[in-house]
Amino acid sequence: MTRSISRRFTSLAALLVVAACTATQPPDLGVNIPTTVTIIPKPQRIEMRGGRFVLNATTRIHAGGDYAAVGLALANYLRPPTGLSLPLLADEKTTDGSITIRHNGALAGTFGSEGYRLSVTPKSILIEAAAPAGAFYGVQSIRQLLPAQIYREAKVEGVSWSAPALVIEDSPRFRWRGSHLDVSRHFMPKEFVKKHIDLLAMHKMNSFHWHLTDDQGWRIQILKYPLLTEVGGWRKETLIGRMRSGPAATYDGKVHGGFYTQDDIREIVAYAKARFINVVPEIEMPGHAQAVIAAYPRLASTDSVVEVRKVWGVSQNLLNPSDSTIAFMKDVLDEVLTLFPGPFIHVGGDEAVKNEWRVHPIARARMQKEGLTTEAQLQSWFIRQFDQYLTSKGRRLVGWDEILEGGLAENALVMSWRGVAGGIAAAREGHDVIMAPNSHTYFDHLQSRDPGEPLSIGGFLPIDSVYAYEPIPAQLEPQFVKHVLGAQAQLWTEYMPNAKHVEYMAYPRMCALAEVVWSPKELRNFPDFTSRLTTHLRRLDALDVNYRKPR
Ligand code: TNX
Repeated sequence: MTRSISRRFTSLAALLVVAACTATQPPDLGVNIPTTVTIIPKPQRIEMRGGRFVLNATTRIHAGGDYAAVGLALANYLRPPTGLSLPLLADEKTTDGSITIRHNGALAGTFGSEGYRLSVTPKSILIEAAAPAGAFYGVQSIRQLLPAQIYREAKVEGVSWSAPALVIEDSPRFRWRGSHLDVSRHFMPKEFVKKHIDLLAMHKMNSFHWHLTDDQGWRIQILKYPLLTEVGGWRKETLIGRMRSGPAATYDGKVHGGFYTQDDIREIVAYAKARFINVVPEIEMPGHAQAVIAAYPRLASTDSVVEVRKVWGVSQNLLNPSDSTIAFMKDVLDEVLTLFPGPFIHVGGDEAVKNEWRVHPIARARMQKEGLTTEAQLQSWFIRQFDQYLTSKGRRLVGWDEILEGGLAENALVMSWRGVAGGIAAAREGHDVIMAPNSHTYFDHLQSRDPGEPLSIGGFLPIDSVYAYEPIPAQLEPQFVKHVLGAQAQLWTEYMPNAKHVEYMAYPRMCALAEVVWSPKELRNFPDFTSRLTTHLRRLDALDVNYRKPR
């Protein structure tokens, strides 16, 4: 569906967008007025018209029914910087000075539920969409048509709040447009998680993959098993500097940890929902589980004493595949399901080194009982228990591409991180996939070769490589392309000790990825993107985002 739209609009759009990006305004309109359309991600089609719509104290917002919340979001976005408390009327009227948000079911066929048509004239603004999500993205576009100070949180003096007259028709290329955030390696405060979500919404992204558990910390309160956070939520100290273990490692001597209470989680999930973002929780198993094992040693596949991990890298500790461990993790998932209403639950599955399973009696007994001959099959059996469980609850299991090894669970969705091979294999088996390759979407990798870059895990991923990323692998046969739901950024935080550091690694690369997953492939053009990015960075300045400055 999206493809046919892009075909239809391509030539016209190419023409109009070039026009849009070079259109200048008469010089007498003042210094604060943007002279070009600099929306990121780039809309599918922009048609410039003459004149500007000016926001002032007589402006009214009209939005009723299912769209009232989007109207309210717009009013709330505009109020602080403009100082205007625009009245919200629960109707669909278009009058002089109105901003109207209106349902238009006829757009569903062309634009889907996330597309919108935005018409700005000197007299009024109209957003039409087939569903509230689309209208919300229309609102995001309006914000980017206004001066960058519209992103400020208090009244900005001396700005004329106006937007150029135009028509935008827009809808996303992919339905999964996301970012992951690892809060295990370094705990991130709730307020930052909300800011991360706000920034995703601004970039028309709709999926937040919350990596809540790992070897270095368990971050989600589970009422039935309080030690998960009381013990598993805290590590004694953290490795200093580059990854080393053993006697060469030095530690900071500071306890690190934290967790989200169930109230915190509900708050964040609701916050995301109001911004049309689905939250995908990740509960890692059977590997990356050292924190769980530290809290509940009976879940281990070793008799050694295990503490919450203080170094990075891959832990040898695996959950054991006993009935009681599986029941324990199902109990955990039961609470997870009550907190996260979305369709997808991520159970990790990555980097489960099988050494312990090769020798541990519980693993050996399970293999014998189930007639399994390899540890990879045991991992597959383990994941299947949860695939069946989540399916029975009406949800879908997501796992990293290692879940392909030993046989893919029936309903699983695969996140392809070790390049794209896993994604291709899963799509060919008829499974939906999310592209998250470490070649193009790992924002923990270095952004430049500048020796002044902060310590990182390594790798090299400059913004132009992110921008050049194509989520549909060239070798994937056309009949399987529909299984590629989209792509997402990975923010692993081993070397990101705090929120400001996460922002530094995430932006502006996230802006590039947003365009990869939203905009028609044909419209992607890096020089054009970087010229829009110059204005976009003023927006991020207003939002106090610690992005990496181009240099
Ligand atoms: C691999 S990607 C991991 C993470 C690390 C990351 C660092 C994946 C599924 N596992 O545990 O944090 O590399 O880049």
